[in-house]
Order: sequence, then structure tokens, then C-alpha cells
Amino acid sequence: MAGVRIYYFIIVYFFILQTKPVFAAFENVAFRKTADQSSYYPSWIQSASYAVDGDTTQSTCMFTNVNQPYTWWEVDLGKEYFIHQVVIYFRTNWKWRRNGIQVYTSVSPQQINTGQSCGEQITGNMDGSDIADVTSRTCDVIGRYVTLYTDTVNKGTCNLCDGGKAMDFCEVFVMGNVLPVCRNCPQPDIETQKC
Ligand SMILES: [Ca+2]
Repeated sequence: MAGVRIYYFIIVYFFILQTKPVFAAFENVAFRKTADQSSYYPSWIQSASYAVDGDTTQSTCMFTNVNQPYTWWEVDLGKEYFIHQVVIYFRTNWKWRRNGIQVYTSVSPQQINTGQSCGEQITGNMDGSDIADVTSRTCDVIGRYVTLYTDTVNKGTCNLCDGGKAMDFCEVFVMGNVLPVCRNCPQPDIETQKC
């Protein structure tokens, strides 16, 4: 009887392998990819890349110029991926700039508030005190570009706490993987891994 069960298990196992796309574990596909942003703070022109350098500490953070009409940061993943989740590691001393950020994905450059929205807008108190230092949004969509956008005016609790439509964070992880190769696909495209 046990032999029959094992045989049945093997048949089901190989049936699943033949019919389901196979995803590897998700990894950060934004690491050291090309990033850009809507404005740059004077003397901080390399800022955009600091959010994809793999360092989640407060040592290498991006920030835009302040008091802009709107602001965005965007990373080009280089090719299309299945994007599961976007994880944002915020600066811990400028919390009032967190409220109002929206995460988008797209297959072409957007640099604005369009594309496929990843979950709900990041919202909380205007001073950002109730928004977690590490905040994520789920996408589960195919895309090449990930954009963070805000035109929300916030205000901190000190006199110099501008917060006006500026954005900053230390790292963005885009958790995804290459598009699945169909098991029955005779010759998938090497670059896109599509059938
Ligand atoms: Ca960083």
C-alpha cells in the first residue's frame, strides 16, 4: 500500500512540475540598478543611487530638493520582472516626509503618478510618527520600473521641518524574480525568459 502511495505522489509531483510555472525565491532585483529622481538637493547629486546600493542603514540615503510641486524617485530594473513587493527603508529622523507616498510599477518610464499602483497609499499622521521605519507594499505584477511618488504637503514638529513635497529614504528593495519559464516551452527567450 505504501508503494502505491509513493507512486501516486511521484505522478502528482511531476504533473505539477509540468503544468505550473516555477518561481525561484524572491530577491532584491533593484540592487545597483539605475535610479533617477525628480529633483536633487544641492551638493547631493548622486542621491538617487543611494537608495539601491544595498545599504539599509542611515549612512546612504536619497533625498530630493525641498518645496517641489511634486516629487518622484524611480528605478529601472533593466528588464521586466515579476514584482512581488516593494520595501522602503525610511530615514528615521525625517519622519514627516513619509505620509502620502504612493508606489507604482510600470513597463515603461513613468516619473509621475501613473502606472500600476502597489496597494494603498502610505498614509498616517502628517508628522509620520505612526508610519513604520520599514514599510512595504505588495504589487504582484510584471513590471520593469518602480516609482515612488508624492505631492502631499506634510509638516514636522520643529520650525525647520519643511517636509513640503520632499521625499527621502535610505533604501528600496524590489522583491521579485525573473519571469517563469514555461515547462513546455521549447525555446524561451533568453533575455525575457518568456515563452
Ligand atoms: Ca542605501
